[in-house]
Amino acid sequence: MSGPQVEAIQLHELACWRVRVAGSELLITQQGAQILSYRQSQSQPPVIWLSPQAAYERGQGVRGGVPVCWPWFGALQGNPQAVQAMVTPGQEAPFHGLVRTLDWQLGEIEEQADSVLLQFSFNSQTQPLAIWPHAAELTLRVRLSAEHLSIELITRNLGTTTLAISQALHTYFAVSDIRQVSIEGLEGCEYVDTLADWQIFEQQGAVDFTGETDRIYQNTPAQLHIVDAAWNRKISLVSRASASAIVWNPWIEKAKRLSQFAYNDWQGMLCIEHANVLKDVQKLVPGAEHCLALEISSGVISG
Ligand code: TA6
Repeated sequence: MSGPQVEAIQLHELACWRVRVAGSELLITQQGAQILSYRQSQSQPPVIWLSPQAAYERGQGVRGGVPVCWPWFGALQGNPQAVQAMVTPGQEAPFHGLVRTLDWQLGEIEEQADSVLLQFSFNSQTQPLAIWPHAAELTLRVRLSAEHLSIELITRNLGTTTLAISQALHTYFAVSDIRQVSIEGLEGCEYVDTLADWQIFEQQGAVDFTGETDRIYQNTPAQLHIVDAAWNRKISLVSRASASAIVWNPWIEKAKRLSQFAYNDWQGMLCIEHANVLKDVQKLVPGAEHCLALEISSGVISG
């Protein structure tokens, strides 16, 4: 089998790279340093879901993949006051922060015998953000190997004051049928149900899906699994420096209101978004660095 391959391609308006290592394949775009799709083997369905109606246009996020939400997650007003205070008052604050529709800079492409590392960075000193006037460098390191996809989102405070950020790797996973999959590992975790007036509940047993789901889990463990019996697949998610995760499926009605999303796409996708939100917001003193890391791998359900 040939060694790793990296190919620069253009998808409509977006500069992208297609990376192959053994049987695995990754697609990533410079805009937002957004992973668009990931497949661990040509004989398996994709691990990371990309909308069949994806639009590759400048200034617009692509539906699917791993959008980077930074320097806040979700609606700004839904964040702790310390995060809100970083923003210039009176300006329009986009949902999920500022960087998913901006061009990041491709730093290095490091090819090794059994893996490829791509590094993208966004620097608010060279690309100023009027609404967020602080000095920080954001780096996304993506390593593809035959068995794993590793993602590191690193924030470095380049300024002279403390930064308060919330963030997420907003990962869309491909599943056979959301009604037949479950998430293991969140048992006993508290979660905020954003569809029930942000009331707090405790997760009983594995997470399964019977309707629209939009929950912010807190004090989450380092390892979660998506169990997909129909595809005889268990996706392992191992994270570092993240103690919160959002679990989202739009289900039938919200699916109708989503861009780049067919009416039945809700059946084949599941978002588990490893994050630093709410009580897990990160404060970085000048010069400090924080790395939110996630390793994704897929295997058969044993036994
Ligand atoms: O992370 C879950 C969520 O906040 C949902 O409520 C939904 O809005 C989703 O993000 C997608 O947001 P987007 O702006 O990418 O359409």
